[in-house]
Amino acid sequence: MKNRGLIDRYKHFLPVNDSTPIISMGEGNTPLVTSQSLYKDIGCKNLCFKLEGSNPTGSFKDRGMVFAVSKAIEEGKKRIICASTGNTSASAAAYGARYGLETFVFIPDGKIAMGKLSQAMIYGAKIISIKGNFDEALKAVISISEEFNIGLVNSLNPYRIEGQKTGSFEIVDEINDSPDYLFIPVGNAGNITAYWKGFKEYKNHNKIKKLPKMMGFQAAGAAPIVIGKPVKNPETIATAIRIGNPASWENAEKARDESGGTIGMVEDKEILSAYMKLSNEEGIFCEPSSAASLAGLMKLSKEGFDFRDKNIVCILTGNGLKDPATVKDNVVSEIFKVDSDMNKIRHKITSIMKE
Ligand code: AN7
Repeated sequence: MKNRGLIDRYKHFLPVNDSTPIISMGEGNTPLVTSQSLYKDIGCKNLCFKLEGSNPTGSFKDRGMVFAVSKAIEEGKKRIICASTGNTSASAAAYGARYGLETFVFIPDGKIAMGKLSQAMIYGAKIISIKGNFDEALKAVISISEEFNIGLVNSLNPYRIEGQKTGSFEIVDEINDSPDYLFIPVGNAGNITAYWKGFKEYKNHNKIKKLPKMMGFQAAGAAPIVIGKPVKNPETIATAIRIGNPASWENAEKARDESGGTIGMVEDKEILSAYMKLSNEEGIFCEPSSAASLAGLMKLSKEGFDFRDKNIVCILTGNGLKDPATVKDNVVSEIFKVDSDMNKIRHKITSIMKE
C-alpha cells in the first residue's frame, strides 16, 4: 500500500472531517533505532533513539506542519506565516511550496543554521530576518497574522500539536507499550506538549496501560522553565532551542507534573559531548539541539539516577546535516592529504591504521 502519510494513518485520532485534505510528503514513520553502545553507560535495560531527522525536511516539524497546512487549505487560507529558529521555517516553506501557499518566515538575524536557511531559500519562502531573537520574531508574526489574516503555523496553532502527537503513537505502535522514560529537547515546548497529549490519548483508548515520565531538557543558557522566569537574551550553541519565553510553557509544566517527570537543563559542553558520542558510538548524526535529550539522560545517569530495568526513548528531533558549521567549529578531525601515488598512499594508510 502507498504511504499516504500520517494524516491518513492516524485520521481517527486527528480532527479530520470530510473537507480536510489528506496531504502528505511521506512524513512520520521514522526509525526507532536501538542503542548498541550508550545504553551500557546509562545502565538501562533498553535505549532507543527516534530519528525525527528522517522526515521529509529533516526534522519533527513536518508532523505538525503537514496537518497545520492541511487545515489552512481547508479554511481557504492562501498564505502561511511563522517565526522560527530554522526548522519550522524549513518545513513551512516546503509544504507551502508544495501546496501553493505564499509562505512568510521570520528568523532571528544570524542565529539560524545554514542548512535550514538554505531550505527556506530554495523552497521559495519570503524570508524576514529580525534584528532580535526568536521570542521577538514570534511576537511580530502573531500580530501580522491577525492583521493580514495569514495562517499562523507556529505551535500556537493547535493543529501543529495534533500532528506532532503522532510521534507518541508511532513509538507505542512499534514497541506495543510506552517507554518508562521519554527524553526530549525543549525550546518553544510544543513538542513535549504534543507527545504528552499523544500518550494520554492512547491510554484513554486502552492502547497502553501506563504513561511514560516526560523528561524535557533545555539548554542552560536558554532555560526559562527551569529557572522559572523568561530569559531575555537566550544563548546556546543549540540555536534551534535558543528560546527565552516558550509559547507552551504551561503545557510543558503540565506534562512534567502529570507524568512525574522533570524539566532540566544541560550546558553546551554536555550537549556537544552527547552530540559527538551519538555520532561516534551509534552512527547517528543529529543536530546539537536534538542531542539535548541524550545529554539530559547522560547527566541524570552521572548523578546516580537508577535506570536499571528501564526502557528509555530519546527523541532526536532534527538531522545533523542541517548544521555542518557546528561540526567544523567543534570536531577535531584530521584530513590526510596524500599524493595520488600508491606507495605514498600505502605508507599513509599503515601509519594511521589501528594496531
Ligand atoms: C531540532 O523551528 O522552535 O520545544 O522555530 O528545531 O517544540 O519548540 C524549533 C525547535 C527541538 C524544540 N529540536 O522543540 C523552530 C523551533 C529541534 C528544533 C526543538 C526545535 P519545541
